Amino acid sequence: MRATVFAIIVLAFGFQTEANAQQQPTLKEAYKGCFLVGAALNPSQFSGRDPAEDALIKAQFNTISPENVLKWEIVHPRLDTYDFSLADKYVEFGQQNHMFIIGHNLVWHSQVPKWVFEDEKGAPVTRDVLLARMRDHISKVVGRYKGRISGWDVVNEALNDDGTLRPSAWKKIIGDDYIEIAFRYAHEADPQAELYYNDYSLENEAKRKGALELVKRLKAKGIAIIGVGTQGHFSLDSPTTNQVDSTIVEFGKLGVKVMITELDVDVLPWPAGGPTADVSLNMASDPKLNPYASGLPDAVQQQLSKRYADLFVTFAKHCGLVSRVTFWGVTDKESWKNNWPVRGRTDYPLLFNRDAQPKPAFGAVIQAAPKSAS
Ligand code: 9MR
Repeated sequence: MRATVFAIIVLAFGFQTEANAQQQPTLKEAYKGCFLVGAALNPSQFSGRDPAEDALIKAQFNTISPENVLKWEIVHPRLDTYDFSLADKYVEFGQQNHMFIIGHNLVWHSQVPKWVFEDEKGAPVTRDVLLARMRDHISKVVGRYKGRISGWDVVNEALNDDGTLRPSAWKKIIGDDYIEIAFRYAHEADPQAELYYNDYSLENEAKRKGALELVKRLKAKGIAIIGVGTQGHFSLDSPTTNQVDSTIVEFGKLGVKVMITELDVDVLPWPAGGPTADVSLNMASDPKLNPYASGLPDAVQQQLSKRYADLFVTFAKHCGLVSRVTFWGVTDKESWKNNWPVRGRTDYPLLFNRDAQPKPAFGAVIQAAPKSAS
């Protein structure tokens, strides 16, 4: 008898929760009129292999980014070989679902094969050779998706933490003007596409100053940069929402759109230093650094919800100036954060859990939407 009553209560609450979930607006509905809401996708997601995730992506998001399939090493693995098989599927998925499709990325120091910078003897190529390779890559990749990919991260992560230019092979071989040249090539390949500069840690003063100066320089030269992507690889307490807010305001003053392009909130302890997204980091594993392997305690779940609510209130203060908020992944299961900066951890950085179900943070983000937005 007791068991039956318990089962009835569970069922009733179960239905209740499901009914509430169904009544709740989706992310894209909640922020309609304010900014687009998106996610970075992997091949399993845009191939529809997982029906639950497929339905979730189509329901929640109106813009998508490719987590890896448009990176140089994937689309252009060898000098004379382009492979668009995965990228084509990504773009088709976005078109079929009427989504704003992002291209990520054209010029970066990471995930670029070595051959790009070397001649057949392994010596560095000249500026002219590298410029020709860059132009060929950009015109083939951007040209292929002309009119279908609406916005491109043209240059990714060109700055050091102190705001100076990162000494990448691009800078060393071509010179500081490689950034403006990349934008010119992208504009030439698709004059209608929105072109962005994308980087992490722009909330930190020194790096932000460097990025603001870079954008000013590009605009002064008439370069068609229309937006800045602040990646948004955050932790529970860093950066502060004041820093996030002033970053949006400062870029807004330069007349560029601001996008949060790779949002996630790391709940795990940082081995050293504050949150960053420097892909070269790789730290030793240690059980102390993986405290929630068997589940996230309620208190941290609540902290995560509050953090997400505060962030979305901050983004929504700048509706329109912030034109897009994209999560770096869909569910906690496949987030890159499970393997970086320490391999094999269990992190909870996104709004959907490992079963593709909304977490409390999802409800908090919906609640944070301005009432006039939907
Ligand atoms: O999420 C991406 C991960 O799957 C790749 O292994 C990694 C390789 O460099 O790149 C990750 O995405 C990065 C993005 O392209 C640029 N900003 C930082 C992201 C996280 O490293």
